[in-house]
Formats: sequence, C-alpha cells, structure tokens
Amino acid sequence: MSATAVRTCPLCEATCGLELTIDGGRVTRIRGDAHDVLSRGFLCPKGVSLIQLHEDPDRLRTPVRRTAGGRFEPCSWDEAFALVDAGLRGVLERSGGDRDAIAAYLGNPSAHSLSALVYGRVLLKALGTRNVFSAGSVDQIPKQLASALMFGGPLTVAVPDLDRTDHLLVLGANPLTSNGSLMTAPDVRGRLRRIRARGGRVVVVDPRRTRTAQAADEHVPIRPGTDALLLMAMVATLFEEGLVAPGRLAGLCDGIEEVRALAAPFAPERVAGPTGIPAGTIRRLARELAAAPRAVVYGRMGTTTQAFGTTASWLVDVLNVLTGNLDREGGAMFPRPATGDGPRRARMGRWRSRVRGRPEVFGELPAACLAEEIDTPGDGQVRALIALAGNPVVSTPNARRLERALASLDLMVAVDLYVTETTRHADVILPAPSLERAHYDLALSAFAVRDVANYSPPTLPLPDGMPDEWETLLRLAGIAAGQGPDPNVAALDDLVAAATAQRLGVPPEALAGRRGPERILDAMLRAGPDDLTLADLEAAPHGIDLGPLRPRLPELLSTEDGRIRLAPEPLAGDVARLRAALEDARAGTGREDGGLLLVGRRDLRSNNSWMHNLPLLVSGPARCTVQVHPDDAARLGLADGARARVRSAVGEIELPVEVTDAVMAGVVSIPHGWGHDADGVGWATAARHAGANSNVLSDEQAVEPVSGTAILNGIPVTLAPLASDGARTVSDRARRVSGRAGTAAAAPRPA
Ligand SMILES: Nc1nc2c(c(=O)[nH]1)N[C@H]1C(S)=C(S)[C@@H](COP(=O)(O)OP(=O)(O)OC[C@H]3O[C@@H](n4cnc5c(=O)[nH]c(N)nc54)[C@H](O)[C@@H]3O)O[C@H]1N2
Ligand SMILES: Nc1nc2c(c(=O)[nH]1)N[C@H]1C(S)=C(S)[C@@H](COP(=O)(O)OP(=O)(O)OC[C@H]3O[C@@H](n4cnc5c(=O)[nH]c(N)nc54)[C@H](O)[C@@H]3O)O[C@H]1N2
Ligand code: SF4
Ligand SMILES: [Mo]
Repeated sequence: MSATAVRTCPLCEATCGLELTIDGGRVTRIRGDAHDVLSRGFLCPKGVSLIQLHEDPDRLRTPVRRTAGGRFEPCSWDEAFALVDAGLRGVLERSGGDRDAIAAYLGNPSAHSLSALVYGRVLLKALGTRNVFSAGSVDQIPKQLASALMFGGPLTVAVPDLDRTDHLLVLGANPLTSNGSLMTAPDVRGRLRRIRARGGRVVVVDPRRTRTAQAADEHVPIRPGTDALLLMAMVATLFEEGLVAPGRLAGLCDGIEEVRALAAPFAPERVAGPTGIPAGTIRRLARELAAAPRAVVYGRMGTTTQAFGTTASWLVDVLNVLTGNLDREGGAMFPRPATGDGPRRARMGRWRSRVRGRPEVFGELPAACLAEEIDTPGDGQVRALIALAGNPVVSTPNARRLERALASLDLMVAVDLYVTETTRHADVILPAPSLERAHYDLALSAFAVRDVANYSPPTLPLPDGMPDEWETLLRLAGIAAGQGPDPNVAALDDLVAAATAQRLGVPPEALAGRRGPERILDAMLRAGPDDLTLADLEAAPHGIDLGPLRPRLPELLSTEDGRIRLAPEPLAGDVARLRAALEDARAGTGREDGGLLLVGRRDLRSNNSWMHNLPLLVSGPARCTVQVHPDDAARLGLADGARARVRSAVGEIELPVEVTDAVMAGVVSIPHGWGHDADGVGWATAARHAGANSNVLSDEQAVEPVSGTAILNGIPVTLAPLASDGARTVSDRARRVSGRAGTAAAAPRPA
C-alpha cells in the first residue's frame, strides 16, 4: 500500500511543495505539490533528487571519528559526544578558559533548517565565543547591512513584488537557474513571463547572458564590480532629468538631497567606459524605471559579493525609493512573516576580529578571516572549530590556506551529512537526518513574494538511535556549557521553550504536549501577526496563504528616529572610494596585460558544494568549466574542451575551457562548489565529477570594506593553455580518492 506525504523542499530558497509517494517505508517518487499555496506544483530537478540524497550510501548515518591511522570509523553517539566533551575541555584548559579559542561556522543549509535556526543560536550562546562565522559573509550580508542602515532591522530586506510589478530590473542575479534568492518565488520563469504578458518589461544586467537574461526583454552586459557606478549614474539621471518622485515616502525619508550630491559626480557619460554600458543606455534604464507604473530594482550575488557590495545593495533601494516604488504594490516590499519580524535592531561593531581587526556584523565575523584566526599564534587564537552544515573549504576564499589551518586545529567537530572537503579535517562528524525531520521556513518566509506559512511534519520516522538534529545541537550546547558529555537535553529544551514563551508573551500551557523546534515554532506563530498556531498549519499540509505583500512602512522602520535613512553612514562616507575607483578606471588601469576578471555562476542541477554525489544531478557533460569569450580564447590560444590553468594572486587551478559568447569579452566564469578530488573525501560519485575549487582563486584579504564580505566576483585572473602532458585526467584523480565514509582515509594532520 502506498501513501503520499507532502513536505517543503529544503534545498533552495524557492521552498517548493513536494508530493512524496511512500511505499513500504521508502520514498519511491517525488513530484511537485500542485496544491502548495506558493509553488503550485513547480519543482526543479533537485527536488526529485531528494530520493537519491536520502538513499545515498555515502551519506553518514552514524557518527564517525578519526582514528590514529588517520581514517574515519563509525562510533556510537555516546562515544562521539564523549570525544567532543573531552576535546572542548582540553581546548578550554589550554586557552585558560578563553572561549574565543572555539570558533563556529554555520553553513547555508542551516538557514533552511528549523532545527538549526532555533537551536543553532542556543549552541552559539553556550559556546560563548566571538569567533562566529557563517556563509552569510560570502553571500547576502551586504544586502542585510545596507537594509539595516536604511531601515533599521537586519531582516528588513525589501523583496520584489514579482506578481504585480510592471518593470523588473535585475542586477547580478540569475533566478531562472538559482530559483531566486532573497526572493522566495518558485517558478520565476512563469512569474517573469506573466510580467511580460501584462505588458511589463524585464531587464537583466549581468556580465553573462544567463538563462534569466535570455528570458528577459533586454540583457545589458556589465563589467564585473561596476554595478555601483551604473546605479549611481541612474540616480544622477533621475535627479538631472527631474524624475525623482518618492511619493508618500518623501515624508518618511531623510537624505534625499544628500543622495543628489553624492550621485552628481557619476554622470552616465563618465561611468560608461568603466561599466561598459553606453551612456544612452544608462539614461534610458533610468527613464524606463521612472516611467513604469510599478517598477522594482533587484540585485543579488553579482551585486553583493563584489568590491562595492554594500554600496550597490544600498543603491538598489535608493532607486526603489526615488521612483516611489519602495513599500508599494508592484515595487520592493517587506513581507510579513507569520512568525514575526525578528530582531528590530541591527547590532554591529561590538567587537573586532583579533588578527585583521574587522568589526562584527550581526554577531559574526567575516568567513574570510577564519583561516588567519586559526593559523596566527597569540592570545585568543582559535584552536577548535564547530562546523554546522557548512563546507567552507569549498565556499570561502583562499581554500588552500583554510585547509592548512583546519588541519592544524586541536579539535574540529562537524555536524554534517557527509565527509566533505571540510569535514574530512574533523575529529568527529555527527550526522543529521534527511526526510525524518520537520520543516518550516523560519528564515525564508521573511523574503517570500507572497506571505505564506507552511509546516511539514517528518516524512519518515527517525532510524533507531538517531537523534534529531535539534537534539544533537542541544546536546552540544549542554556540553559547551560544561554539563558533561550527556546533558539532560529534555530539560535544556524546556528552558529554551520557557524563555521563548516568556519573551513572546505566550502562556506556556498553550504549548503543552510539544517539544523541540515545534514547540518554539508554535510559540512564534501564536505571537505572530496572524494569530496562527502550529495546529492550524498541521491542518493545512499545503500551507496557508496569507495573501499578497502589503505596505508596512512606517510601522516596520526601526531606525532611531523611525525614518528611512537614504544616505546613511558609513555608506555615504564610502562613496569617496567609489569616486576613486571611477577615476582609476577612467585613467585606464585597463587589462592590457591579458588579464581577465573572474565571476561565478550557478547551475540548475547543482546546489553549492554538496549535491554532486547524486548521479541524477551530475550526469551529462562536465559543468565545472571555465567559460571564455571567443575573442579571449583566440588571443590566449585556448581551445574549447582543452584544459587551461587559471591563476590569481593566491592560487591556481586547472579545468576545461568552454568557449562561449555568453560571457562578455574580458570576463571568465567558473562555478563554485567543486573540487571533490581531495584525498579522503567520502563522496564516490562526486569524486568522479570532481571539477576544481574556484575558491582556491579568491583572495581572503580581498573583502568589501564596509561589510567584510568576500569579493568573489571580479577577481583578476590570467589564463593559459595547459600543455597536454601536464594535464591529469579526471579518472586519474578519481582513482586517488578512496570510497565512502568508514573506509575513507582522513586528511593527514600534523601531530
Ligand atoms: N566563489 C564563490 N564562492 C561562493 C559562492 C559563489 O557564488 N562563488 N556562493 C556563496 C554562497 S551564496 C553560499 S550560501 C556559500 C555556501 O557555503 P557553505 O554553506 O559553507 O557550503 P555548502 O556547499 O552549502 O555546504 C553545506 C554543507 O552542509 C551539509 N548539509 C546539508 N544539509 C544539511 C543538514 O540538514 N544538516 C547538516 N548538519 N548539514 C547539512 C552538506 O553536506 C554540506 O557539507 O558558498 C559561497 N561561496
Ligand atoms: N541551482 C542552484 N541554485 C541555487 C544555488 C546553487 O548553487 N545552484 N545556490 C543557492 C544560493 S546559496 C544562493 S545565495 C542563490 C544565489 O542566487 P543568484 O544570485 O540568483 O545566483 P547566481 O547564479 O550566483 O547569480 C549571480 C549572477 O551575477 C552575475 N555577476 C557576477 N559578477 C557580477 C557583477 O559584478 N555585476 C553584475 N551585475 N552581475 C554579476 C553572474 O554572472 C551571475 O549570473 O542561489 C541559490 N540557488
Ligand atoms: S527550486 Fe529549490 S526548492 Fe524548488 S524543488 Fe528545486 S531545489 Fe527544491
Ligand atoms: Mo547563498
């Protein structure tokens, strides 16, 4: 007898509803849930691959520990936690109780996990370290920071009201491939098609002709890292041509005149050369934006992880404000999550990183600083790392340095599904369940293009003896708090729940009978704006539609004076740096050296670093290639399909060339998340499709100064053909990689 279950896909920000067929305790089929209130049946190939993920023989199902021989072997949960307890005690003893000796890194999947969102925070608090790092500082922090400076809260991020806009200007985002980011919107293709069908216009600014650019009315190629120049020139055009019309926002805004003055030096004619966009096009883009009845500017990875990431993110919303499109239907709007708005005040600058002196932002330090905090001796040196759902060796800059640093740690504990490029350095890896857990998008519902609430219960029962991820995190928290290897997890959970209920003003009796993240979620829903309860969501397996986005200003503003700051410090102050960059570019620091600028890209059948072990997703031609424009290929003697060496200031990698005019001349593109040929990685399939790690090329010293976010787009590189005798074949590499966890050789580590 087969049964069906529905659950939300946890893999990307689109949060598609899935319908799973279950036969004899196994998931036998996955398709889109036609009744899901947001995704309406849409899904991508990754959603289907959850079956392979669940059944992947390489996925860890028991804890593993490193042996004296440098291999991983399975161990019991009690043994694993005892190792963690002893390890942490040792590190703290040697550091004289300095808790900064323990660092934590939180990876991307923790933003999709109810357990991690609720109990990750508890663990961080118990660790008591200021050395907290996350994938946010190789991703969206510039957008959050710009939003916080303008509107007050770290989560007060405006998202495009895709379903009602008449004009969408996209910069540095490829939602037809990524399925959207800081914009939870399943089926972006359909939503863009509908914009055009209602007479609207879609324009994409990107150095590559992406799938999104192909589906748009217009593609505007831009030289990497110059979006802030383009956006400033558009702002200058609006002022110059009398097109500034903030409407009702005028009375809520400070700094409009300051913005006029800041933008004045960036006339379209001056930025045309550096951006590669003709002045006439820039003026037209500004006029079209101003003229559209309802318009919105949206920027993502290409605008955040670059040299002017926070500036560009700020200017996106400056344009939305100046054209009267912020906080109005069809413009850039603020969702209203059913679980409440989260923290009102953004906190930053309370402490600095030990080595480089970078200020914390929202409680974390830049991931680009992690390696130096480990490998630089002195007081406060990091000696232990807890890595939760992250693969920083592949996803953060200067991978080689970070690898060496990880290998030198006294203790590394990972909570992860696999032995990865990162977790192979761990002493203990604690696995997490896959489909055997509950799901609610606590984080992503704050970025959805429509307000929805959708809870999924566990699809399958937990295997015998396997704790849920929240229990693992709480147990780690108890250990970190000094309660020994076997703290009372249920009692800790009661404490967390009681504190949450009190903070939210929810009577604890109302939550009786629940535990874990469900109890906390229930409390948040009850305290939220829609007066929902978890029982309401349980009764609505396809989700509850809470309607289209609605205006939320000024109520949502949490700046000190409750007004929008259009020209906040330190962004206004940093415009001097942008002016200097403009002067440099105009003086022609060109790329006559044959140098090229490297940008990233994503592929529909990939998800950062960790889905390359699923045959369904890696079949077909190799996708980790360096894309090169035909003119550059001809000039450098690079043939399509031949291997090339790509070199940057900090490293070099080798990979196949893909000659294509989809990238503009002077730009090359390599996807991140690859390079699975390291010894001891427990990914047999991924090792056969290893690719190369693009973050060997990114420079950990190159961070965007305002936010500390790594510059991952616009990296200067050179390319050279690889003499064929120097090239190792993919299968040579695969042979060096031993199979799965349990037998995989662990990374060598100095004594
Ligand atoms: N050059 C370059 N670098 C980039 C980017 C880029 O565009 N270019 N993009 C950046 C971005 S946007 C991001 S978000 C980061 C991602 O950076 P990371 O988050 O560090 O890396 P991921 O590849 O997402 O690795 C996630 C890990 O979590 C594990 N995992 C998956 N699900 C679970 C779970 O439920 N529980 C636990 N405990 N573990 C789980 C996986 O096995 C994997 O090891 O990469 C960044 N790096
Ligand atoms: N299939 C798939 N989906 C994913 C992921 C994945 O790895 N694979 N990762 C998920 C994650 S963690 C995230 S954060 C999102 C990211 O979602 P997106 O930001 O939509 O995805 P990217 O493909 O990184 O798009 C960035 C675009 O910026 C362009 N670009 C590079 N430099 C510049 C520049 O200087 N200026 C401009 N204007 N453009 C530039 C690149 O060519 C690229 O097309 O995707 C999520 N979804
Ligand atoms: S688009 Fe994202 S959420 Fe939807 S099925 Fe694909 S991976 Fe899952
Ligand atoms: Mo991301």
